[in-house]
Amino acid sequence: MTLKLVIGNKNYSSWSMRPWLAMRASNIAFDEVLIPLYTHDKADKDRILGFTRSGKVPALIDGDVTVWDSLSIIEYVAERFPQARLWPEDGALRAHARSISAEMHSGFLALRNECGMNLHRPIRAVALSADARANVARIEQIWIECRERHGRLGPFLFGKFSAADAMFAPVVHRFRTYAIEVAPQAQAYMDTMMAQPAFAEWTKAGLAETLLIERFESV
Ligand SMILES: N[C@@H](CCC(=O)N[C@@H](CS)C(=O)NCC(=O)O)C(=O)O
Repeated sequence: MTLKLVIGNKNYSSWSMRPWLAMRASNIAFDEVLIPLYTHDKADKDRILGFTRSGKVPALIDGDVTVWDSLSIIEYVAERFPQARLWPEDGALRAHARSISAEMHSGFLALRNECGMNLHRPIRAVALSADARANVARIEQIWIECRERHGRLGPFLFGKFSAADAMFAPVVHRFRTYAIEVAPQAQAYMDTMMAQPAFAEWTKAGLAETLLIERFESV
């Protein structure tokens, strides 16, 4: 039975983007169920609740198994499809990749709150709080350290595309649309990500969406 990934609007749903990208970039087949978010239509929320009682996307349905929350979905597919090598093979690199992925998943709240993902947002800088600026600096540090340590293995954080890249993908869009300037090494990594075919596919589909969520449009 084909896996089913339940996601929100591609333009806005950064948590949906992460497992979608991890799976698509690894050629793991899945059907996509897109449920518009924050429509104030109870039917949409009920549809999400019909898949996962968390009431949030993303969720993955694999037969009788339901997995919710972006990072656990990625862990599930990494176990289910070991040949996809979603995490680096080397144990030390894998530990590093998991650490920065968990740091992304549980942190950077100021940046996430102040710079929501909105792919079609005209590129424009906003005044960031000190906390958000500290988040930006820490993300740059993470990327640059990865590139310095593993750059000889390829252009992504751990050489070849991995789950860690999927976890940071929405940040690439945030830095782009909020005109956040980064060091050349971090910019080179962002360029690599934007040229990645699955990343580009998600972006194209998100940009083609017409549904607007007002509160995300005013930032
Ligand atoms: N920690 C969760 C966050 C999931 C989440 O907040 N999803 C948002 C969309 S990006 C959502 O479903 N919001 C709908 C709602 O809260 O009604 C994850 O990593 O998947």
